[in-house]
Amino acid sequence: MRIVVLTGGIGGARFLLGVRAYAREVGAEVTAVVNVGDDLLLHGLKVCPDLDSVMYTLGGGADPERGWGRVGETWTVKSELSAYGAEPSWFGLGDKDIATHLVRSTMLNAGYPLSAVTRALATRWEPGLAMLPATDDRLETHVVVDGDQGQRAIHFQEWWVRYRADIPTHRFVFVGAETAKPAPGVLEAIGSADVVLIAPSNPVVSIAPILAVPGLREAVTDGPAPVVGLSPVIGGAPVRGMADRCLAVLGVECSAAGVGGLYGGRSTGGLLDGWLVAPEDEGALVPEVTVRTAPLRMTDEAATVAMVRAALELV
Ligand code: GDP
Ligand code: FO1
Ligand code: CA
Repeated sequence: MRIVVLTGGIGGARFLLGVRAYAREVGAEVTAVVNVGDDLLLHGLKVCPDLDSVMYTLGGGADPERGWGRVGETWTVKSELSAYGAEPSWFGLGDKDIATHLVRSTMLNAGYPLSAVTRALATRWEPGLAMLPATDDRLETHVVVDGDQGQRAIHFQEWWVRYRADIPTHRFVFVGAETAKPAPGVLEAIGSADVVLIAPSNPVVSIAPILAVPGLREAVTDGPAPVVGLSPVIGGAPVRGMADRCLAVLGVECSAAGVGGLYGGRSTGGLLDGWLVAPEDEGALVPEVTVRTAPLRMTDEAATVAMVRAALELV
C-alpha cells in the first residue's frame, strides 16, 4: 500500500507520526509532500520551517512544547545577532537549528535542489518515510496587509510571528507559484498512491500553497487514489495556531464544515472524496463528500494511528 500525505509543519508532523506507525504495522510506504510557502532567507540562510518541523518531529529531535525547532535548544547566536542590532529581531533561530540551515544553504548554493538537500538532511534524522518538498522552486507565501501608504505585501513569517496575524489583512499570495514545478517524485508518488491524505494542517497557508504548484492539484484530483482530509478545526476552533485568522481572510467560516467546503468535493471540482471531522462536529455537511466522525485530537501516537485508520476506512 502506498500512502501520500499533503502536509504543513507542526500539525502535519504530529499526524505523520501516526501515519508512520500505521504504515509500519501494515507494511505500507509513505510519502509526505511538504509545504514550502513558509520558507524564508534569513541572515543569508535558507530556513524551511515546515520541512524542519516534519524532519525533527519524525527524527525525535523536535521541541514538543514549541512544536517547531529543536529540543534542548540554545540561543547564543540569536543574542549575538541582537547585540549587532541585526534585523529581523522578531524571528529567532536557535543554535542547533542553525546547523541545519547552514548545511542546507551550503548545498543549495552549490547547486543541489531542495529535494536533494532534504534527502541529505534526512539521512541524519531517518524520518522513516519519504519527505518531498512540494517544489524545488522558490514559492513563498506573502500576505497583503494595510500599510501607511495603502496596501503592502509582507512575508508570511512576518505576518504570523511579528504581527501574530493580528493586522488588517486582504489576501495571501503564493509568490513564484505560477512558474513552480512539482519536485521530482511528487507527481509520481501521487500517481501511484493507493490513497492521498490531507493532514489536519492549516488549509490556507500549509495545504493551499502545495496545491498552488501547477500540475499538483490536478495530479490529486485527476489521479487514481481516493482523497481523504482530516479537519484541523474542532468545535469551531483550530486545535492550535491561527487557522481561524487565515480562514477569516478568505471569508470562510472556521468550522469543520467550512474547511471541508473550502477543499470541496472531488466530483464538484474540489479535492475530497472523504472528510473526517471530530465527534463535536457531527452533522457537518460537505456537498458530494462522505463525512464521518472520529476523535481527532492527536494526544499520543495511538490516538493518531486511530485517526489514520478511520480516514482509510472512509474510502
Ligand atoms: P504549521 O505549518 O506548523 O502551522 O502546522 P500545520 O499547518 O501542519 O498544522 C497546523 C494545524 O494543525 C492547526 O490548524 C491546528 O488546528 C491543527 N492541529 C494541531 N493539533 C491538532 C490535533 O491534535 N488535532 C487536529 N485535528 N488538528 C490539530
Ligand atoms: N515561530 C515563532 O513564533 N517565533 C520564532 O521566532 C520562530 C522561529 C522559527 C525558526 C525556525 C523554524 O523552523 C520555525 C520558527 N518558528 C517561529 C515557527 C514558524 O514561524 C511557524 O510556526 C511556521 O512557519 C508555521 O508553520
Ligand atoms: Ca506551515
